[in-house]
Formats: sequence, C-alpha cells, structure tokens
Amino acid sequence: MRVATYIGLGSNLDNPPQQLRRAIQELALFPESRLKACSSLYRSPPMGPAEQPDYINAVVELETGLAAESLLDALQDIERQHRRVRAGHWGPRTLDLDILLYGVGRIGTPRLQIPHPGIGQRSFVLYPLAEIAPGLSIPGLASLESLLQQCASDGLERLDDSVSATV
Ligand code: A4P
Ligand code: MG
Repeated sequence: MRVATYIGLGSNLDNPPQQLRRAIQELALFPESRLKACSSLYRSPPMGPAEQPDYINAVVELETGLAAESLLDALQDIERQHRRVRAGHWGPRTLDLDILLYGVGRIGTPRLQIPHPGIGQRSFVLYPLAEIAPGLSIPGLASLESLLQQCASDGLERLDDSVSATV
C-alpha cells in the first residue's frame, strides 16, 4: 500500500538552493516511491539562534511504499551524503529533511514523531505545504487553512522560478 507523505527540506549552508534541488532528485529515486509535487523554494530568517545565514525551505509530496522508519533511514542517508554536520539544536546545516506527514498516521516513538512537532507554527513549513496541498488536514491538529490563518508569514519570501533557478 502506498502512502502520501510530505517531506520538509531546509538548508542554510553551502549553496542552499542547490542542496535542495539535489536532495529532491535523490528523493525521487527512493525505492517504491514516486515524487508527486514540489513547492517553490522559500527564503526566511533563521528560527532559533540569529547568528546564522537565512534558510531556504521547500516541501515535497512523496508517495511511498516504504514504512515510516525506512523512509527516515533513507532521508538520513541523504543528509549524510550532503555532509551534514550536526552543529547543535537549531544550528546551521547543509541539509535537514523532516517527515512532516505520513498519510493520516500519527507516530510517537523516541526516533520518530509524526506529524512533525512544530509543523503548526512554522511559516516556512505551512506556506510551501499549502502551495502543493491546500486542502490538507494535519492529524490531531487542524486544517492547514486554519493553521495558516494563525501563522504570520514573518519574513518568508517565495523565490520565483527565475530567481530559484539561478541562485
Ligand atoms: N525525528 C523525530 N521525528 C522526526 C520526523 N518527523 N522527521 C528525529 C525527521 N526526524 C525526526 O533530528 C533529530 C532527530 O529527530 C532525528 O535523529 C530523528 O530521529 P536532527 O535533524 O538531527 O536534529 P535537530 O536539528 O536538533 O532537530 P530538527 O527537528 O531537525 O530541527 P528543526 O526543528 O527542524 O529545526 N529556521 C528556518 N527559517 N528554516 C528552517 O528550516 N530549521 C531549523 C531546524 C532551525 N531554524 C530554521 C529551520
Ligand atoms: Mg531534522
């Protein structure tokens, strides 16, 4: 059985737009999986420690037959390939891949929390998600539409295709 999953991508080091584009190509090659939609790229000031570069974020929809834990393994492989160094909680990173939603499932294990915690307050997640799946409901939370109404877009900037294609 295939499940609709949404993956959040973020980067603020080493040419972030390119990190995201490469990661999306790699995701598309996952076994038993198909890339269904990609949001635009978005730029935003860092949440957390301010002395770090702006982030570039995006969200993709991946339909997959992988179990949630296997999907996380595959995403962490990609993070490692992008030479991600874990520089502390909310610190700068070449690539962060988060499973935002896994179908309508809710998971709460030490290794995996789905929906991803914080999804409801983060403009850099909600806006790109709404671009590709406006009618979604977040299990255990609310409709995406109502979360967006309560979430300021503070400093979030959608990069248009010409910009995102060249940076
Ligand atoms: N984990 C649990 N649930 C999940 C899930 N749904 N998806 C566990 C992915 N991983 C999940 O992650 C730590 C552990 O979370 C993993 O080993 C996995 O088992 P991490 O990425 O190594 O650690 P972290 O950086 O401390 O946490 P996290 O959750 O990735 O950080 P955040 O909350 O994503 O914040 N500002 C802007 N503007 N844009 C950003 O994208 N990102 C961060 C990172 C900070 N500020 C930002 C942005
Ligand atoms: Mg992460």
